[in-house]
Amino acid sequence: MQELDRATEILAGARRLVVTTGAGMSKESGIPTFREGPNALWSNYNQEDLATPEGFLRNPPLVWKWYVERRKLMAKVSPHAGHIAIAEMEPLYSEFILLTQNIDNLHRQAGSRNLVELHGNIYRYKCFDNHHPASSVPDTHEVPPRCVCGSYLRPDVVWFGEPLDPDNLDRAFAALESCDVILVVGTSGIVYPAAGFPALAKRAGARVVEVNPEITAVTADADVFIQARAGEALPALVARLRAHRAARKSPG
Ligand code: BV8
Repeated sequence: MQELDRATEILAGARRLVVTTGAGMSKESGIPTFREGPNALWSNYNQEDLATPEGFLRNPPLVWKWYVERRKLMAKVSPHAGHIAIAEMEPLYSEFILLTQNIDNLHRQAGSRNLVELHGNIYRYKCFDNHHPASSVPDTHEVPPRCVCGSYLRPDVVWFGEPLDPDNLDRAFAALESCDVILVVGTSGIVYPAAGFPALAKRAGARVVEVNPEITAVTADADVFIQARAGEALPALVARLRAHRAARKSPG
């Protein structure tokens, strides 16, 4: 595929790489995305009811149970070859950061280290009123359970209308301003501020490589669009990059 070759050339010539991923990155691990097909996560409810503070306050048990179900599903699945390929890319670059919108912990499980979980992590909890962190869920019949301060516990994720962690955003924007390439995988490019990252990096002079089976809101900004699944394209890319590095080390 010539796009793979062009992407390899761009990625092999880079020193500073940003990778950003969305829900499509985890689809081949068995986690449904938000907007696709009958079992998409939002299909039975809309995101306003489930992933907003107002939705939680309207029906705390519903939202708490939705996350319990998602956590159960996520706990059963593993990272796929695409997650592992991104972890294998990390040591090939003098500057590498992974900015994920996903809350499923699969990149960390795959070995990614320099990782920013923009929208939090479903395995962490905090209380609604004071954001007190809770390392585990108290053994109680009350749903949702409560923090020691009395406030309801909630997943430590960023809901719509909530700000992202400012330190995470600072790290992301610093990387986007200085990277040579941004590799965008498995996101529809709808949810901000993450949706704005490729255009921001491009404006700062970076090349944009996108991996997605579908055309998205990002594709217009892509220098190379690899129309493929993450689990297919990423292992092929990292194999080419390693071959490229090896050839450079011991030129013929
Ligand atoms: C904020 C955690 C400010 C919870 C999530 C109007 C215009 C612009 C912005 C806004 C607006 N109105 C409101 C906003 C802001 C809003 C927003 O962007 N809304 C959208 C809907 C327009 N953003 C926010 O509210 C953010 N906060 O702006 O705060 C602020 C500042 C100060 C004070 C107060 C507030 C917070 C956003 C975070 C929301 N939380 N998740 C949870 O998960 O339960 S969002 C959640 O949905 C995900 O984290 C992710 O970000 C998003 C889903 O998007 P994708 O990951 O792209 O997934 P999607 O299903 O859409 O697409 C999947 C893709 O995968 C597809 O392209 C598909 O083709 C592809 N795919 C499929 N299979 C594969 C594949 N790709 C590769 N391989 C495959 N095999």
